[in-house]
Amino acid sequence: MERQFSYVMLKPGVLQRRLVGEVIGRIERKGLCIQAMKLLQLPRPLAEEHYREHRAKPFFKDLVDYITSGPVLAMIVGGDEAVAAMRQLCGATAAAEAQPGTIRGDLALHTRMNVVHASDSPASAEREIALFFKPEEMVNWPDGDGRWI
Ligand code: 3AN
Repeated sequence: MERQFSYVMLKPGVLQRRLVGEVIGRIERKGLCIQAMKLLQLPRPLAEEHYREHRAKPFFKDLVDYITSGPVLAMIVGGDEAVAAMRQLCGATAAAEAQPGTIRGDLALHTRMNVVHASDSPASAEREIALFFKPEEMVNWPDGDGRWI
């Protein structure tokens, strides 16, 4: 098992629908560890940089419009194999394919507004974390032997 970090972002609809506690509750109950968190309204250039791999896609403008339409909650989530664990919790990208029991399966009807972003690989996580957080904004806990989950 490798201790990893994932960049996780709750999208504007989560704040608007007052679902922050619901989504964070699922992340916590899984045993993952919130190591940084901030509420922010994304400036458009930062949103475009975050989603740069989708620049050429037909849904890019709508995606950036949506993610900049209200506050997001940005987090660093850590834990054993945290990248895969977060992706599993989130469920499939397409809302219609996300299984019940997953965050998207239970809470999202539309793919563009699919509730949560979670890094798709450790390399993406590293890039995304650096985009949104300074190193000193991350808290390292629990330390090696202090695990209880
Ligand atoms: P994921 O967020 O599951 O890694 P990506 O990276 O393929 O999925 O897509 C990034 C975001 O773009 C998704 N979270 C979703 O909001 C949006 N998106 C992806 N595919 C579509 C699509 N076909 N139509 C509209 N929005 C999409």
